[in-house]
Order: sequence, then C-alpha cells, then structure tokens
Amino acid sequence: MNHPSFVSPDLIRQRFSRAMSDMYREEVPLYGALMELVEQTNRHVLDSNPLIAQQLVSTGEIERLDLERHGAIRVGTAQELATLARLFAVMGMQPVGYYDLSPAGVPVHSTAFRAVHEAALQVSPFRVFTSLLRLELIDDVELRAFAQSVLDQRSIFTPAALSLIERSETLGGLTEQEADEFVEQALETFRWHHSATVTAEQYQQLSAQHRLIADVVAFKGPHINHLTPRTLDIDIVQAQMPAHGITPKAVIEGPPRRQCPILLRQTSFKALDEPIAFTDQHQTRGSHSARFGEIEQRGAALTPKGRALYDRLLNAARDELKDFPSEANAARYNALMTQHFSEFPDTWEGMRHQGLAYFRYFVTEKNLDSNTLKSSTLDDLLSGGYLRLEPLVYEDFLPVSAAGIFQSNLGDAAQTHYGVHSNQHAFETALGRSTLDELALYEECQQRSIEHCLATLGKCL
Ligand code: OOG
Ligand code: NI
Repeated sequence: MNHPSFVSPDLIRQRFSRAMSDMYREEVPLYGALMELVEQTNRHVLDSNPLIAQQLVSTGEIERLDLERHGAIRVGTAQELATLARLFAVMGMQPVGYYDLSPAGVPVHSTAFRAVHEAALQVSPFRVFTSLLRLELIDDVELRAFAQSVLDQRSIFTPAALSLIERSETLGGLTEQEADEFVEQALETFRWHHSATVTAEQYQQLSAQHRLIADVVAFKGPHINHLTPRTLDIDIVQAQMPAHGITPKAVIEGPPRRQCPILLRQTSFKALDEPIAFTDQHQTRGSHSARFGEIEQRGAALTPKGRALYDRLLNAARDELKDFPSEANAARYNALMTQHFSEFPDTWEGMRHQGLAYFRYFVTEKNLDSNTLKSSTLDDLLSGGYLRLEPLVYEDFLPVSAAGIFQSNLGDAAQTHYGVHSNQHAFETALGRSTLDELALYEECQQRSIEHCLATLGKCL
C-alpha cells in the first residue's frame, strides 16, 4: 500500500532524470548543443508532418518526448550491480532484458533499468543501460586480481543514499523531503571524477587489456557515460551534426530509414578526451576518454516473429558486407540494409496482419450496436472503424547496435574475440534477481489496451 505522504516512485524517477540531465549538461557542454539540435529537429518534424504529430498526441508520447532520454553506466562487481538494482527500484525502475556484448568483443553483459507499465512510462521513460564488467575475461591472472582488489576497495554509493534505499525498502516509500535528498545523493554515484584511483602505469596496464576495463576499474564510481535524447528524425540530426561541430559515427545503428519506424535507430559521436590525474601525479596529466554523445529514434516494438525477421535481415546485410560497417563502406552498408529490409512490410496494417509488431488499440467515435459488438472479432472492429491502432513504442535496446556504439567509442583496437558463452544466469546471480522479459511486457500492454477498448465499447452501448 502506498502511504499518502510518500512520493510516487515515478515522480522520483522524473526528478532524478532531470537532475541527471542538468548535471551532464554542466559536465559535457556538447550535450547541450546536441539537445538543442534534437529539439529543433523535433519541432521541424512536428510542424511539417501533421500525421506524426497526431500519432504522438493520441498515444500521449508528445508529453514525454522532451523528457525522454537514456543513460549508460558500467559497474565492476556483483555487489555494485545488486545495490544499483535496489537504488533504481526506489524510482520504479526494474531490470528489463539481458544483453551479452562479449560476442562483439566487449567484456560486459548488461540489462536496462526502466519503468515497465505504460502509465509509469508516460510520467518518465528514463532508462539506464547498465553493464557489468566480466573480470573473468581478463586473461592475465595478476592483472585480474589487481582489478578485483581495486574494485573491492571502493564504495560507489554515499552512506546517505544507502540509508534512504533501506528506508524506502522497509517503509514502502519516501516522503517529499527524503525523495529530494535521495535524488541528490543518488546523483553522486554517477558523477564524473577528475582523478583516477590508480597510478599512471596501472591505468596503462588495465587499458592495454581493454579500454573498457580501465574505464570501470580506475575510477571512484560508474560515471554516466552518455545521456541520449530521442529524436523524431535521426537522419536529419545525423546530417546536421557536422555543422554543429559534432562528428557522428559512420553509420546509423539499427534498421534502415522506413515509412513506419521499427525498434531503435542510434548514432553517436566519439568520446571526449578528458584530462585526469593519476594517484602518482599531483597535477592533471593523463587523459581518459569515456564520455560520448548519442541520439536515438524509437519505433514500434516487434513481436518475437518480427524480431526474428529483423535479426535475419540485419545479419544477411552484414554477412554480405563481410566487414564491420565503417567510414569506408558506409554507402554500401546503407544500400545493403535498404535492399534486405525491403522484405519487411512497411505499413502498420501489413505488420499487424503478419503479427510482426505490437500495437495499442483505441476506441473511435463511431457508434456501435450490441449485436455488432457481440458478433465482431478484433479485426472486424478495426476494419469497421470502431477501433484504431497505434504502434507500441520500443522501450529497450538492441545488442548489435549497443556493440556498435561501444566499439565506435572504444576504437578499433578493441575488437577482441572472446571464446565464451553468454551467461544470463551469472548476471542474474550478481543482480540478485531475474531480469524481466521485454516481450512479455509488450504483450501485456497490448492486451490491456484491447481489454480496455472492449470494456469501453461495452459501456457505450
Ligand atoms: C553502453 C553502450 C550501449 C545503447 O544505447 O545501445 C548503449 C555503454 O557504452 O556503456 O548505450
Ligand atoms: Ni546508449
């Protein structure tokens, strides 16, 4: 039961997302420039495209668009991951999905913390892509032991944040004042630190093993490494980035441009090279690049069948390219993607008909009599104009895209190959709970909307 004086977790998340954005804007000025570009583009799309504007109004997404962003962090130990899960739970965020990045040469596995119900997503769709370093993939035994000992010594949460998490767990929520204090304290975990916790030489050793290992192990905490706004047209943003002094990665990750956007398209720009001080240096002398910028465009969530088709077409295009997409082969990659994806229906009706995407149903103004309702299937009600639909927005991430984002920011030298299998079980053991299946969440949301429509139609008779 929610105590009347407790702040809803959704509002805590909304406040936290704002505070995080303010902090990041201060830390990384280019983020401010990117936000402006995205806002301009979104305004342009809404002004010139009444259909898109209308669709966003009817789903309510228009209200969350300006707030919408995701962040990413990387942690080093099971204990850190499990405590993060508790911290995010205070804000109504749960771990959704399991992503194994090791096949792409990135020694982490990940989940996304986010709200799961459409009403909660509407208040704040803030998500955090959270990766756990797989120390067991460091082959140098001594270095692995060193990394472990450095991680074991750090505490990434403030004592006040820990006690507020406990308080929320014990009492079932936080009061207004506690919630504000929680936001302030929780933010500290994600702050950038200008000094490393290791010597310059130790940093070099960790970095030589994998740059990501240095990024996780050599610092006091899991600094937020990017904060990504949602655009309504990623191709416009990608094309405009150079004019704003931002150089994007060579290709946009995810599906090609379509009339009916699906899943997630993302682009990013290179990590900043930032001055840091090592423990054996008094002044800032070294540098580290971890933080970058990213933009994304979200489309429809796909059913297992739709997702299988997406994966098949993406793999076919990549197999034919025979290489990682890069500056040199970007045009050919885009052409191959367009060519292969011509097989994916590009109308909402076509996708619904083949069971490729999830939808939300809405009751229209058209009057219905009880006989028609009784004898009608869902398809009849749609074709009869009593119901209409909008695609359910994809709230999650894509492993191949995430690998591309990691790689473009780590440099080509990072393309190691690990001969290991994905280990969701180990991840969930570290997390202290299981991850939620995103497909089940979309299915439930679609079902709720159908039931709500049928109840509304029944009541209107
Ligand atoms: C996460 C990279 C993945 C996305 O949007 O797919 C990601 C990281 O670099 O920590 O953020
Ligand atoms: Ni991202």
